[in-house]
Amino acid sequence: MSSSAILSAPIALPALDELCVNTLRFLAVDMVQKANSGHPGLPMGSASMAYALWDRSLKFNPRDPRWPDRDRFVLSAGHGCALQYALLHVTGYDLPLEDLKRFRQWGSRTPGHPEFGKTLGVEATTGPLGQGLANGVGMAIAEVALAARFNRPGHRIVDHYTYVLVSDGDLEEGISSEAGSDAGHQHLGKLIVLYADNHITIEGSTELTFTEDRMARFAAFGWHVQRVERSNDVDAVALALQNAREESGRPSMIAVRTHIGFGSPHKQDTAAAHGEALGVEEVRLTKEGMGWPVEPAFHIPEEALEHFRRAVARGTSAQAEWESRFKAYAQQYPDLAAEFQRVIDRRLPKDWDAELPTFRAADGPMATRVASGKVIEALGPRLPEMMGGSADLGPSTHTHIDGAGNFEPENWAGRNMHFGIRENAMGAILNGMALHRGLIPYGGTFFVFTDYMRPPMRLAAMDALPVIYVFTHDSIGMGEDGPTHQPVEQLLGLRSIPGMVVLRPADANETVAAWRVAIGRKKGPVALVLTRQGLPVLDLGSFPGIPAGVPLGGYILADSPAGDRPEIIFIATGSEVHLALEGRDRLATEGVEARVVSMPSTNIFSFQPDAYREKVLPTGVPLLVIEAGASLGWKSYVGAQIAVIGVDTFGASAPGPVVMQHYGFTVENVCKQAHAVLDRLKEKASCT
Ligand SMILES: Cc1ncc(C[n+]2csc(CCOP(=O)(O)OP(=O)(O)O)c2C)c(N)n1
Repeated sequence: MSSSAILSAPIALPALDELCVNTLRFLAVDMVQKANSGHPGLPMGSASMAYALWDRSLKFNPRDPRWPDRDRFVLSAGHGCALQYALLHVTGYDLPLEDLKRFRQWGSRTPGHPEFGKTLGVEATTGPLGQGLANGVGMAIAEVALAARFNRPGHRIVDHYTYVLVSDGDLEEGISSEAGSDAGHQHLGKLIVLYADNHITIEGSTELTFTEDRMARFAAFGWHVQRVERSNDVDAVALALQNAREESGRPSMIAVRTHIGFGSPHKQDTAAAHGEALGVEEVRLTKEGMGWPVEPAFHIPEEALEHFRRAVARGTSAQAEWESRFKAYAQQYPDLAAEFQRVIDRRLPKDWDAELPTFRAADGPMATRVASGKVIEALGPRLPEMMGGSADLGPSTHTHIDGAGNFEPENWAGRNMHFGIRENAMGAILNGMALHRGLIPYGGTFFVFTDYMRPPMRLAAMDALPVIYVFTHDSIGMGEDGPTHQPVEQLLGLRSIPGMVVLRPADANETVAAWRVAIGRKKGPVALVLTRQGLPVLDLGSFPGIPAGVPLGGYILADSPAGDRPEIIFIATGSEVHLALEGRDRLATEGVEARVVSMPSTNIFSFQPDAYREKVLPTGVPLLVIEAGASLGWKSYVGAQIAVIGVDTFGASAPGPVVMQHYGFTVENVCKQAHAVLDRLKEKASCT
C-alpha cells in the first residue's frame, strides 16, 4: 500500500484564496437558501478543495466547454451541485448569476442535480451516488484508448486528466468497488479522485455504517492514495493533486478531511447541514462568523471574480496551444487527424456497413446472439471506434471483435474489454466512454442481469448517450438455467425508460437491421435483446420487408394470405415471430385470415406517423400479441380488442422448448387464442 499523509501548515489561507473559497461557499449557501431546497453542507465543506482543483490543476476553457483535450471533471456527489454551478459561473462559463438565483426552479440551467446537456460544463448527469465515479473510470478509459490510437511520437494530442469529486455515499455504493477495482487493474494513472471525507451522511455519522479503512480498500485495488487532514489548506490539496498527476501508473484517491456545513455555528459537522437550507438566521450567523457581508445575497467580491475569470485567458491559451499542436500533427498525419475529428464528431465513415452479412434460410437455424456476433465481427474493422465487451459472458454474448486485441494495461489500443462480473460499473463505464466522445461503446450480459445495470441505463437514456447493449438469453426460451436466469419483466422495464430504444429481432436478418439502427442512433442508447436458442432464418427472398421494416419498429412481415383486410393480426417479437408465422399458416387452413406484424421495437413503432401505424394495425382488427415476457405493457399499448400470450409469472427450469410449450407458446395455443378473440368479438357484436 502506498499512502502518504500530506502534512499541512495551520490553515492561514492567503487572503485572495480565502476570498475565492468563501465566494464559492456563500454562493452555494445563498442558492440553497433562496430555493429553500438543496444541499449546502457538501459545498461549504468542499469549496476549498474544489477551488484548489479548479484554480491550480484543472485544464478547461469556459469559452469552449467541448474542447476535446480538456480535463474532465465529474461531480459524482451530484447533490452538491450548487458548488459546481458556482464554479461554472465564476470561472466564466455561460451560466449567468440569474441562473444561480433560480437554482432548482422551472426552466433554469441549475437543476437539483447536475444534468448533462442542460448546463454547459457539466460533463455527466450525477445524483445517483456512485455512478459519477464509474463514469470517470469510463472517461479515463476513453482517454487512454484514444491516446493509444491517435498519439504519435512527439505528438500527444490526447493528453488530459479525469477528476472526480466523491462523497461518502459514492464510496459506500457497491459500484465504487466495481469501478475502483477495474480502474486499479487497468492502471488508469490519469484518473484522480478527490474524496470529501466529512464523516457525515443523511442519517448521521459514518460511524453508523461506514467504518472500514477506505483508503486501504482503494490501495488494495491498486490505487495511489493520499490523505489531506485539513480541507481548507488549499496548498496541501494542490500538492496532493500534483503528486497524483505525477503518479502515472495508478489511479489516485485523495481523501480530504472536510467538514460538512463548514462555518455554520450550529450545523457544521452535523447531518442537519446535508440536505436542507441552513435557514435565514443560520445563514446570517455563518456569514457574520466568517466576516462575509450578510447582504446582498449572491455577493461576489470583484477581486475574487477577477481572479476566477483568469480561467478564461488560461483556458483559451491552453486550447490555442493544443490547437497549434494539433495543426502540426495534422500536417504530419493528415489521415489520422481527419479520423480523430470524425470520431469526436460521431460521424460514421463511408461504407461502414459494406460488410454486413445477409443470412439465408438454407444455412439453417441461428440464434440471434450468434448473428449479432457476426455483425460485430463485420463492423469491427470498419468502425475502429467500436469498443466494448461483456461482463464476463463474452463467449455467450458473442461480443468479441476478432483481431482487435484486449484492452489491458499493456495494450490500451485493444478494443475488447473485459469488464469482469460488474454489470453496474460496466453500464456506467460505457456512459463515461460515450460522454467523453470518440468511441462507440457497447457492452453485453444476460438480459436478466440488466436488473444490475438499470441505474446507468436510465442515465444513458437521460443523457441521450449512444451506448449499445447486447443482451442475450432473452426469455424463458433460454431454458435450463431456470427462473433466476429467465427474464420476464425486463422487456417491459426497459421499454418504459424514456429514450431507451429496445430492439428484439426475430432472426439473423432482423438482427443485422437492428444493429444498423443501433449504429445509426447518435442520440440515445439501444438495447439489443437476443436469443440464446437457434431460430429459423427469415430469408430476405421471402421476407423482403425486413431491412426497411425493422427501422420502423414494427411492420407487416407476412400479410393475410388473401392479402385482404385480415380478420386478426398477430403482433410478435423476437423468437415468437416464428410461432406467429406458423399460426397464420395453420389458421389459413381453417379459413381464418391472419396477418403477422413483427415488432422488434415498440418504442420506435410508437413514434411512427398515425397513418403508418393505422396501415400496420388497422383500427378494429383484433390483435393477438405473442411475446415471452410480461403482458402488462401490451394490454395498455394496443387497447381492448386484444389477447396476449405472455409470461406473467417467473419462468421454470427445463429445456427451453419445453418451457415455451408449458407457457403456451405453441401453434395450437396461438390458434386457440386467436379463435377466442374472434369468438368474443362476434359475441359482442351479436349483443349490440
Ligand atoms: C444511489 C443513491 N442512493 C441514495 C441517494 C440519496 N442520497 C443523497 S445524498 C445521500 C448521502 C449523503 O451522504 P454523503 O455522500 O456523505 O454526502 P454529504 O452528507 O457529505 O453531503 C443519500 C443517501 C442517492 N442520491 N443515490
